[in-house]
Amino acid sequence: MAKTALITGITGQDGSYLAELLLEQGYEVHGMVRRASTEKFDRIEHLRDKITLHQGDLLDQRSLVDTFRAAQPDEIYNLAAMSFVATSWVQPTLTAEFTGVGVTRVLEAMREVCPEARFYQASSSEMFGKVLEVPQTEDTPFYPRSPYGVAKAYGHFITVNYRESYDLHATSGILFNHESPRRGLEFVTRKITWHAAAIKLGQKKELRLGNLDAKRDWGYAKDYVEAMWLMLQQDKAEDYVIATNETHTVQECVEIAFDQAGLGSYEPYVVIDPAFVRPAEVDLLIGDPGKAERDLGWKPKTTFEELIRLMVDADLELLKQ
Ligand code: NDP
Ligand code: GDR
Repeated sequence: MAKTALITGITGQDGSYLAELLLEQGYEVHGMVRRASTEKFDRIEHLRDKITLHQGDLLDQRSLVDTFRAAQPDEIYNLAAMSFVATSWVQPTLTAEFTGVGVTRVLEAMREVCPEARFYQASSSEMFGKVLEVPQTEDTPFYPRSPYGVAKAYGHFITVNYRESYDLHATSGILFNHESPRRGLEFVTRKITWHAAAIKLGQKKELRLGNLDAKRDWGYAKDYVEAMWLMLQQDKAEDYVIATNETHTVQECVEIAFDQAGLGSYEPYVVIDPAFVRPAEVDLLIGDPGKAERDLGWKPKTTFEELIRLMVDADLELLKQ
């Protein structure tokens, strides 16, 4: 019989790729969406007749329980969160509610309705924050550097705690940055690829950025949702780092994007703007996905350079329309 999956955050970058993957695997796919004055489901528009959507919000326990009752999931992927690090300084309490305590609400709904289901929590390399060890593994201590990172650390530990307290099949995937043409425009890679394309097409004149020296371990979102699914296919729930084991600076990203757009040097176009510099920065992330490779047989398939080039091509296509 087909398995049923429920995705919170199905309208986001990862939610849309994961829904595609699960549909390909023959799953019945349900998603939780929150109400807005205008419906914006661009990333899942092409899937609308294949999935079932339920209205709910991480802040509202009743809506979570009702969503779980209606979906009766075998697998729950908790991807919903306030996911933009910079905004977490502007809305720290809301970030804690959505990204932190929201995880407890989802776990409580699962305990009440479907304790036998398998649960995936979207944890983040932002929990590592300050560099204590390189490369970062499942055993590296956390020292988050933003209200977002702190909230994710709560979400991670409550997942571990519910696994240990109630014997739930609850897994935390510690995913490093992953990008795609569906990435939100405020995140640095997509901001860069979109602006490179817009400048090439004469639609923009400059690109304003903050810290060009920050180093991230960037992978392709399509590769990373496979790892989420693989984690829930294991008999025993454990936590896994998902990363490429390579790090690159924001500046390298700019250089590749401007080259792909056929603009040559980025220097005439890039303006350093203090408005995009964060109150506290995560200087260097590089993850060791060795455990995922050993236990899940997972490896990234797309290199950083391929990723940035494919994002520029997608933005050129988009902006030409
Ligand atoms: P997005 O920002 O693209 O998507 C976030 C999703 O969460 C959207 O569907 C959004 O809905 C939903 N959401 C936000 N707040 C609520 C709420 N209160 N109730 C219900 N739904 C809500 O994020 P990504 O797809 O990039 O990331 C998915 C998850 O993985 C997030 O938890 C993120 O923090 C985490 N993560 C992401 C990484 C990355 O590099 N992409 C790396 C590590 C972790 P709406 O469309 O209505 O805004
Ligand atoms: P991050 O991603 O904070 O790592 O969180 P983001 O793309 O926002 O920033 C990456 C790095 O780029 C630097 N930077 C800028 N960032 C943005 N957004 N805009 C700029 O203009 C700019 N200039 C320089 C930042 O300072 C930072 O060092 C992402 C999110 O998806 C989280 O949800 C997820 O958990 C982590 O990745 C892993």
